[in-house]
Amino acid sequence: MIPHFNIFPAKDGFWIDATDSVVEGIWDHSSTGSHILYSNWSPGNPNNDGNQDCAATVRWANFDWDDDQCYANHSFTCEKNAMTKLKYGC
Ligand SMILES: [Ca+2]
Ligand SMILES: [Ca+2]
Repeated sequence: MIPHFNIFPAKDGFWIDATDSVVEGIWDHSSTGSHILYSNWSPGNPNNDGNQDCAATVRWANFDWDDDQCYANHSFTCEKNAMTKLKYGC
């Protein structure tokens, strides 16, 4: 599978498939519940400021990661099989 960024304008970032909503500070994939094996947190993050349990790659940190409130407004990413023709949307 090859992740790719969608082409829709990102307000300030893209949600990624990571959450620590089950155990604070333990980051898992939202889709599978498995632990994340890679991270690219921006300096000072994750900081759980105001109960931030979802992760986004954010423009202000040169697209390094920031934890944010799960209801924040970010664009999304799609993951597709490498052999699947890419289309707009997921
Ligand atoms: Ca958190
Ligand atoms: Ca944060």
